[in-house]
Amino acid sequence: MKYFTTVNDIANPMGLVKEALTIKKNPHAFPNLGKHKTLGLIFLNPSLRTRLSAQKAALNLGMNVMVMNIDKEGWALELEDGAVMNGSTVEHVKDAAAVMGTYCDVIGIRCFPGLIDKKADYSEKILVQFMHHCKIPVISLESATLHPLQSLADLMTIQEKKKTAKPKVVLSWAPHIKALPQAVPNSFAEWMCKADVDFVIAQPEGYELCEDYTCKARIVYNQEEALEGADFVYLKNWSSYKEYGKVLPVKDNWLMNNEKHKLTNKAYIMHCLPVRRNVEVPDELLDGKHSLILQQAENRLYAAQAVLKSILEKNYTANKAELVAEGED
Ligand code: SN0
Repeated sequence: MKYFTTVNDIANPMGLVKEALTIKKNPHAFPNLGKHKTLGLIFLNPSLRTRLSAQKAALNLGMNVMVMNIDKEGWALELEDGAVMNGSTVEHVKDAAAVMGTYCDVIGIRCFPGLIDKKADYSEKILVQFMHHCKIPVISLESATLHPLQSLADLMTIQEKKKTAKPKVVLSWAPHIKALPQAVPNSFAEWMCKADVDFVIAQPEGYELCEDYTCKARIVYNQEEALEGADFVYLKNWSSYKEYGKVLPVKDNWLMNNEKHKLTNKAYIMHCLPVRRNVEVPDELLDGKHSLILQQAENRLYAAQAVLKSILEKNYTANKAELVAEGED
């Protein structure tokens, strides 16, 4: 694995889930695997869990870490090829990425969508340019369209908590005050398609996700119908894909609550965080006994560690003998 940007970069997604769960039992089993290797974390948008879990994961593997909030601390980046840079942009992404590629051994990058130009966002303009120009392995820390580290942690959490071989998992649209990316739901759908689950997406009309990701999902437009017998309910807002980036008017009340929870099979409640409490999900569910939000967040660490471990093993095997020997000291 050179890249971790979509579930399709992984030969065996359930194998990676298993590996992450094994790491969770003994996170310090490979303290030298990443010795003398540097992880560069580049943020064009805010982050709490991703930033800290990726740093901690790298440290657990003996890596060095550099973090750059490039949107605030770097030069204004130019993304257009052939641009005459006589305006506000100062440095071309091809130069910035190439330079960082010489300082780092693995790069992680967070780049949200603009939610204005669907084609630009869905072509992953920034991520793809970084991958092309930095020449080293790249991990998505949430791109314009996907958030694979989150989905890996979510699948780990479902794996840990499920009580039946094939649980019913409902991804339900939730209200919000602003337009949010489709990355988390796209990604969750993509990973659910690789898992042995009965997967349902509940959403208001107009909120259909890009079909590239929702292949195996049953789409339901009535939230209460979808909740019937659910084992896991993943609540998340996203903006419209069809009417790109818009917040469309919704007539029914899509805010989940304890009353609606009674329709489920004592479902666990999931959310990737950050959550707008009592707008997207009420306190009674987030703080209730079925909430998995902290477990999901904790699993982000082991998800990141499994991905980094796999990238180090696959791409830096020349040093492997030396690293293993040092680990045995
Ligand atoms: C991001 C999203 O993709 O929905 C990150 C989730 C991991 N969330 C937000 O941007 C929330 C912003 C807000 O104002 O609530």
